[in-house]
Amino acid sequence: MAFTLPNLPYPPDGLEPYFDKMTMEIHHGKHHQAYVTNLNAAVAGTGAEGKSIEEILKQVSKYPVAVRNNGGGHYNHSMFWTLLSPKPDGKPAGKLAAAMETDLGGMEKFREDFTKAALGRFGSGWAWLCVSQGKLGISSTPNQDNPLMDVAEKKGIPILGLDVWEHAYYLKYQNRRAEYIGAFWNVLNWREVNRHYDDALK
Ligand code: MN3
Repeated sequence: MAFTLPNLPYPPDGLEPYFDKMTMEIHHGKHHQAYVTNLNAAVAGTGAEGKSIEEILKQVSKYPVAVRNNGGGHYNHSMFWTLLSPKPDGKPAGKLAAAMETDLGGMEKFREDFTKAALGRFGSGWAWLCVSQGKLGISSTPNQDNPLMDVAEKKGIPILGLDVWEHAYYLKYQNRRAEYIGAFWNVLNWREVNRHYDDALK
């Protein structure tokens, strides 16, 4: 079955004033759509048709580089949209809150280290919070790579990702990536991160 573009779970202006409407429309409707279209073309004839995106990414080194780039693009953005909300839960709860203390030194330290990872990624890429061997860790990847991929430097199950490609922020923030990262905390829905964390531990 072909991969399809998921709907945004809120209107494109739902994240204003943090993420602007035009960026969301172009980012979702043009960029993500292009990853989906190109992924469907790239998997044709590779034996990956019919596999889930997770299955493909875990063995992505077996496939042409277009599968890595567009499959990563599809997975990363599909996750990213659902992590954002016009009415976000402002902080982690339960087991995740406890693990953030033990594994990452608490919320403030996490935000500091995650921001460093997001700012320090040269060029285009993503910053991640993931679960690796039962523990939380922060990393970043270039391009559309992610920690699920067998080619990732730091492997794990992503539970939170931040897109730091310029297409994610340039219209509103231009070169000010730090401001965009600051705005992200206002629309990040920790309820969804919690859900990914629980799934990752299963
Ligand atoms: Mn993007």
